[in-house]
Amino acid sequence: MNLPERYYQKEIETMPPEKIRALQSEKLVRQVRRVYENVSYYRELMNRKGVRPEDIHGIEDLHKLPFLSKADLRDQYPYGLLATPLSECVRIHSTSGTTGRRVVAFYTQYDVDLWEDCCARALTAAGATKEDVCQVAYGYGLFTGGFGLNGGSHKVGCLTLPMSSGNTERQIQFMLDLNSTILCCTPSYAAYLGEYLKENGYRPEDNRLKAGIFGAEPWTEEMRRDIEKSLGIKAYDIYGLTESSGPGVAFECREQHGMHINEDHFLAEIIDPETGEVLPEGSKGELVFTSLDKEAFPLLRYRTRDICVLTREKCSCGRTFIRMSKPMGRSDDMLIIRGVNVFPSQIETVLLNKGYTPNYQILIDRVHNTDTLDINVELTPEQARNTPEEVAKMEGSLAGAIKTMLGISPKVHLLEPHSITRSEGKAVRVIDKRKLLD
Ligand code: DLL
Repeated sequence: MNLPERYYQKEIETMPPEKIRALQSEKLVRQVRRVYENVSYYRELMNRKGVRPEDIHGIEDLHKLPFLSKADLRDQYPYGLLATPLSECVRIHSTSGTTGRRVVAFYTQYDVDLWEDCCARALTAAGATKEDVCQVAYGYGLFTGGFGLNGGSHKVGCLTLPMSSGNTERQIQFMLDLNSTILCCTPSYAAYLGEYLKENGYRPEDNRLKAGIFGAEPWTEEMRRDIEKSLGIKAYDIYGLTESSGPGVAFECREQHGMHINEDHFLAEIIDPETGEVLPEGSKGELVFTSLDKEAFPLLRYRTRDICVLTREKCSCGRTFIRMSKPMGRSDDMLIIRGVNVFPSQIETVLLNKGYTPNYQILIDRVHNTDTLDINVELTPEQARNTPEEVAKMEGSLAGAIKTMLGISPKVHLLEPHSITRSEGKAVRVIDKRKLLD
């Protein structure tokens, strides 16, 4: 039997859609005016497009505003997009940025407060209450995961365990000794914790966890089932990005069919990534966000590069916020191998469906002007007991299944358990040596 749904801010989370749209319109008009007045870079962008704050009367005028991209953010590093005096800011976070300049985001106390509310909504949707012990195993520091969920957990009133990521042995000891009931970390780290428990002789029922809040990287439905089984929990997705505060832009409810976007704070659009044209609801395209309330680092029409679908279909949890699908990879993450578009999630789906571990690595190279695709996959300890001949057969059969999914043939290498380094934060699954050569 389903218990009655709990909300963190019921009135807002279940607001009729027309009321949400009216609220968004009111906030958008105010935000555009503020940004135009306070940020010279935005003023120039808008002037160049021939749009002035007076032209924005509500969300129906959103399309008139210019887009903002990561390149703009990098360009304006560090203070160029600040919309409040620095003395009003109380926090900085930053992207992990492996290439180019990092993006630095600023927060006023009001911004931190709203961000933590968003995370508290996500935790509550996953069943968290003040009776829970919430183990936050996202990294604390410039990365937003740790501090974001920590703040949300406080707001809900959970007993918060600020573990940060890594130190797996201590992580497990605290989880078991202090009876953690909610786990927050990346899905790849959750999978590792499940594997670690199993290998150390624990059964899923030996821990008290009931739910996990996992995000910050793409993960498939197959990976969700794997984690749910190994930890004995219900696994909820959470989405966000540093530029928009951090985790909590969108979160899953018990229905687990899309993440509700916190629409009172974030206005979402889907566009064609090639042309920039706004697409109708239900179309697959690039997610674009406008932050309606943020003071220090507001973003108007920010192109996330994440590809997904939005739906307003009614959700039985009672929340009226629009839902986004799991991001189907980023437009800049899509691999083009021998001319074929490949998303790493397609490979993950085949692996997990065929009973392999989520421990894999995709290696792409170019030899004699032809792309090569090698996939390293770890065997489970049981699979590793097979003879070398049997393993060779398994490699052939897995390569065949991946070829059916992608249309191109990979070379599959099945490896001994524990040959691939485990991730404690975001997993690095793709090594594209072609890029390193460019
Ligand atoms: O990853 C914020 C976050 C922390 C989200 C903890 C959820 C939990 P960034 O490091 O700036 O911020 O990375 C943002 O990560 O544009 C997506 O491509 C990806 N991403 C985030 N959440 C998800 C998710 C944090 N649930 C980038 N599914 C985003 C798939 C995700 N991809």
